[in-house]
Amino acid sequence: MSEKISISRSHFADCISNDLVGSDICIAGWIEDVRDIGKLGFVSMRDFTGIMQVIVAGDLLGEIRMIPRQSCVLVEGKVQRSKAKNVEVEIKANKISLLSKANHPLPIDPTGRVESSTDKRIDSRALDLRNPKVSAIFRLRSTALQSIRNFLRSRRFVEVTTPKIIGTSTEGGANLFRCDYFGKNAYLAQSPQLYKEQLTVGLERVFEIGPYFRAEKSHTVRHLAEFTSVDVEAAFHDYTDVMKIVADLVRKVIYDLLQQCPDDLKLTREKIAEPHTVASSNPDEIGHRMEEIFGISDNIVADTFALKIEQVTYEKAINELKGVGEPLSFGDDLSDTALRKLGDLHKGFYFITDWPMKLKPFYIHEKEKHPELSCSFDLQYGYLELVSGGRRQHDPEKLKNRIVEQGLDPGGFEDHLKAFQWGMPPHSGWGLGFDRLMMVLTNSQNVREVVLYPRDAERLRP
Ligand code: AMO
Repeated sequence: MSEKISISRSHFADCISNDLVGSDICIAGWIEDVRDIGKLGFVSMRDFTGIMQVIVAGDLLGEIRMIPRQSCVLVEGKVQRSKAKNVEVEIKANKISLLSKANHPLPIDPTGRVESSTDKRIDSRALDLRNPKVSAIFRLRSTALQSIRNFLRSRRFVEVTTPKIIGTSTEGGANLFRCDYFGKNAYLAQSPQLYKEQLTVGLERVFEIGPYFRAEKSHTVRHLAEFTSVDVEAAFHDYTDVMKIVADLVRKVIYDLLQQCPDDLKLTREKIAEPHTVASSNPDEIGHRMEEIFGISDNIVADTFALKIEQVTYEKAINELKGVGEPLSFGDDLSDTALRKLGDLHKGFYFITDWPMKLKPFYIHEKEKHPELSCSFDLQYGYLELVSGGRRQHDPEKLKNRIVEQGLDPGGFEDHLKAFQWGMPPHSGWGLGFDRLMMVLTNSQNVREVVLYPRDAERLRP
């Protein structure tokens, strides 16, 4: 009968320190590198917390030579002080168990020594995540989600879950995915817009973090067919109130990432296709890093600083763009080129407010004194639109008229309009493109870098 191989470890890489010198431990992970100097082998072994140096000698050296790199192994051994300059302690192996062999040639090199295109890396995403610079992005993503949830709950928002298979378009437009729903037409939700507004009737402040679907034909670095959005809706709030909420939320997320994952943030500033270097952390540098990384020059006092975000009205933006040669007039939407020019004029985060009503969806409220303008805003980071939001029309008659004006069928909005007869409070909200926020936070130029398995017009797998 063959010997039963243990699959559980005693220590993670980031728990192995001087205190353990002389102890017998068991580690698990993947072989990244083997430096063979004849009588000794220096093995770099990685787990999800970091890298370990394993020393192999005698018969084990023959065994390790037979194991292909990136194979999954379990090593038992004794912790000892290391003579190497950049390694404090190492593990002198006395048993190596091969748990799962990596078949070569591998489709990509997860160490980053050999560069691969984003597309190729996504084709082998599970393996790509062994590159610490890639996995850092997804650890940061997880922390950012947690931070957003904590922040919104601290402001008494209730997390909700609304349907993703729906009967009517929420945002209008042609970019709806249609599907067959037991013989009827159904659509994949473009946003939770109608539900989140209805829910203010009973819950007042709601938020949802979920996947939304848009049949985006344009192939850009910021559009996906499936994206994650953070949606907020709050009763008795004007659009300026929810702008403040989003500014506070972005500030909180940046602060939490700098405090909780400074090393991962630092890794995202390095090129993915470069051998991994160990990042150093010093939490006292948080203020300095805010400035360095995000171009934010606020003075940070513990966790209480306010992130002041510049506000530019749509009208001012149009005038600025005319000044730099963009042939625009009032009422025109801002093209990609225009947004890139505007991003050159306003670095970092800024709001564009008070858009013309004609550019906004039916549910947006007009400004009382200037009904051609809307109570609306976008939050930008340079050229990139991160958030769009506004005050909503809560008068059922006016809302119905807007639906008709925009060429939509009010019959399709019956359920929605019904809720407006039950004491609908004035309310405002926004939708934040979470993937785009992650692009900014991780210094990624393509949204596909921050989404594990992106979906676009060309990609439906893996
Ligand atoms: P909007 O359509 O502007 O507004 O979407 C909100 C935010 O979602 C992100 N986003 C996308 N991200 C990646 N790929 C896409 N195809 C994509 N489409 C949108 C953007 C955008 O700013 N219901 C309103 C929000 C509201 O008013 O509450 C809405 O959906 O970052």
